[in-house]
Amino acid sequence: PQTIYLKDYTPPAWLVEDVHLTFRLAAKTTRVISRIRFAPNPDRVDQTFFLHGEDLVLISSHIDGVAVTPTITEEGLSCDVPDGPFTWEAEVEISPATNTALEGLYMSSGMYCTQCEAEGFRKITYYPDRPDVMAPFTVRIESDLPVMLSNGNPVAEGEGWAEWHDPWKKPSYLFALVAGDLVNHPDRFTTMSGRDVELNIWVRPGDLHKCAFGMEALKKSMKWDEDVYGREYDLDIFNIVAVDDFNMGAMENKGLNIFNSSAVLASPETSTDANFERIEAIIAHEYFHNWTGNRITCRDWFQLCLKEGLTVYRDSQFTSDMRSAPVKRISDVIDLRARQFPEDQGPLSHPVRPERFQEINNFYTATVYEKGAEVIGMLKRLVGDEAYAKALDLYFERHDGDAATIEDWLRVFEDATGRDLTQFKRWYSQSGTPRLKVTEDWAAADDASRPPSRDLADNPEAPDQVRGGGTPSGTYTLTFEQHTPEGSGQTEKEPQVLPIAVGLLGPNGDEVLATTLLEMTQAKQSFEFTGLSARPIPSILREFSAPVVLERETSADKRAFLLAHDTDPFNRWEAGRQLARDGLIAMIRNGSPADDRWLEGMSRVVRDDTADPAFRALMLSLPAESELAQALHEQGTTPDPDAIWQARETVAQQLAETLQDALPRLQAEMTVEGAYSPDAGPAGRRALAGKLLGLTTRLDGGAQAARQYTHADNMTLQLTALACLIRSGRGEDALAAFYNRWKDDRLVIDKWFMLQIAEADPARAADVAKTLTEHPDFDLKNPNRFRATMGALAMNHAGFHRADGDGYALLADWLIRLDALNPQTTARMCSVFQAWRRYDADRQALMRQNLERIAAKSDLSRDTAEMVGRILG
Ligand code: HT7
Ligand code: ZN
Repeated sequence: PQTIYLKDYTPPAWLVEDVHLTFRLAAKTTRVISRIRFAPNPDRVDQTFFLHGEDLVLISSHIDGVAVTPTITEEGLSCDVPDGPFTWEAEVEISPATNTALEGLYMSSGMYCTQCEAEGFRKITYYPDRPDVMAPFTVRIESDLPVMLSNGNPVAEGEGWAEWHDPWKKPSYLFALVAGDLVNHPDRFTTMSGRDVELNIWVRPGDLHKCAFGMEALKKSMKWDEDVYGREYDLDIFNIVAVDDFNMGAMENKGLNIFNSSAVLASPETSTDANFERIEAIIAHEYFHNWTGNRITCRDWFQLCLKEGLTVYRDSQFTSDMRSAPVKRISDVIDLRARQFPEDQGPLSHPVRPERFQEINNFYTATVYEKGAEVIGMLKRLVGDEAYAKALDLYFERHDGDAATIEDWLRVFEDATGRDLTQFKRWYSQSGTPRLKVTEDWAAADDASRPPSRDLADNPEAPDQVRGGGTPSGTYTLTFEQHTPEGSGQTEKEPQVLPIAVGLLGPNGDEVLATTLLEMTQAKQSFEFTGLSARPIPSILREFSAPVVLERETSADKRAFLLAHDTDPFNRWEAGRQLARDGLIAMIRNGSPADDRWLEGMSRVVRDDTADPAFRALMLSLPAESELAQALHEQGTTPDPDAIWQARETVAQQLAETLQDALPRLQAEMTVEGAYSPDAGPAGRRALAGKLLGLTTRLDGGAQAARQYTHADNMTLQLTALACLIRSGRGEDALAAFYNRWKDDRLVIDKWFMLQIAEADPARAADVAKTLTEHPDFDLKNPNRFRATMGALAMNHAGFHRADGDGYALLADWLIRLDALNPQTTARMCSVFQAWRRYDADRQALMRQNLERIAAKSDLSRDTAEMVGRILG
């Protein structure tokens, strides 16, 4: 397969003035008639006329009304064309009903729908399918279906047809069409300039009762983008459609967002608090793309982080504003460490702006999205809130209607702030997670051993002074060293700009220095804090101000101190997390007992009724098994999945016993009375109650969980109870009852598949998964069901890594089958093997064998071939 390089970018030879498409829909024989006006690009470097096209049957083609016979390959067509502007017309035939890849035009539950990002439009018709070719589209749909939608505004309709016009020029990846027997949940929104916008969520008839929450989330997002970024919606109508078969969460097509039904449909009876929060965030994300992605798009796919990093950053700001900012930050960091760090530290590592790819679908990664958002968070921290707002205004003003680059983005910040961002740009070009080592030094006022004060002006090695103080005073110095391990073909990594937020606490727990931003630019750099009367305890990397691994030799006592006193909620949580992690690692390595300081700390935190219950719930969560495996590997110990599982079980049991007396009272306090609300307050109480129920189940064998399961009147309570019952070995009856109750609801049955595998005893997880693949409701063609089954197996760390290799083999068998149908989902799922080199020789050999088995499959897709190739290295 061909590798495409960022350095080879050339502008398109031909630009599109406008596009007219007619769709004559038929399941296996849809006709697409295109009329496209082309004009030469004044910036072109060659004159080649090439249109992408895949799996198309060309019926006819004309240039300026004269029939032509183009040269056709597997990738597209080329043709002799006039020197100046001309009109291209073509008719092609495609088969939506047999399109199981879910890219291009396909069918889902009897509905026609499209997915064009990144390169799906070329499966619909011949076109320059690249994001720097932007044009207004007019679309006519002909079918006997009652609802026919496309981008932009509706312009006309009649019996069996509808016409849409999108006045905003857009790249083909934002094209969308939907047709089906759908019903809508309607609403309206008045924009800040007083324009009236029609809003709709379109669903299958049985799902209408699940739309209200999504609609409220949409209106909140529209308002928030006006209030915070000054961005107004720009069409007369905004449509969202829920689709059952979808490769990802949702897609931001202009004026016609298409959603995986799991990312938009919600009701208290069928959705958990976590589902509601995710839906709110995804709706916001897709809506925010209207400006960051659609009005300003990417010049090429290497610039994907330009829209995705920024939009993730914006949606996390939105969630922080709607809910709890510290809880959101902690959850985001948990997610970053679980998904992005392993990617950046393994064979799939790549820069936030990759420099090469074979299949762009493989680069919709945690690095592009989540690390891309972290980079924007750092930029904002460095320039300050006001300058960030100024830079964003300039970005929208300067680049509206453009297909832009990371260079454009950074130039806007340079122009708005006068800062030189040359070094900062390394965050986009260097792969890998920087490791930040910190050491401390304390010199009391009368400390004669202290070297004489260094002259800051003359000595570049001299420490930066953070705070001058009165005399006599002690001086505290933090010395940081940064190093990014080699990876993804990059050997020499240069120092990056690191914003390090630091606070200092006095020995009595009072804060003696409020959060202060240190700006590290060198490989090694010291910062001096003066005017201190006693040696402080530092709180470093507050709010997780840079996506690095902080390496700090410190005592469990100091961690316990920060857990008790830190004023920064993130670092308070971090101190507890590190204590738990260190304790678990000591237990795994040398059988040490659980750390009393952690148990005491948890005892205090859980009873602290001044703290947000959602925060307390996060505090009580133990590090994931995969996080522990990674930590052990970093410390030179080969992780044993069974020992990790056992240690977590032991510690959780001890925590339950420690909190035993307090559990009933705390649980009673967390009970939420009255009608269900998915808001952060009640959801946080249920989250803490859920953790407490998990602990109680360890003591009562599931008696309370069984009662909760019977009386639950919402899915959060029901599912928490069911998980506890499965874990305690008493889940069988409840699982059967759950299936009978929910068998007609696909999204709930996904939970049923997922839970019994994810919560299974590791010795049985692969067998449970195998049995479920034989269940009549297992559907290989539905990505949600496939992920619920195989994704859950991978989530069950010790189960997936069972020593006999059955977990690996089962997953590989199904990936081989799925690849023929849906390469995109197959390739994404291959990443569960990415950390294979971490484990012992036997497990490594088994994983390698299975990866090689996938690689050897005949006609393996380009997507999967690239992923397996990169993982094997
Ligand atoms: N921009 C979208 C990314 C995407 C996608 C979505 C659904 C199916 C396939 C897809 N390929 C790429 C989603 C987003 O980031 O908002
Ligand atoms: Zn996005």
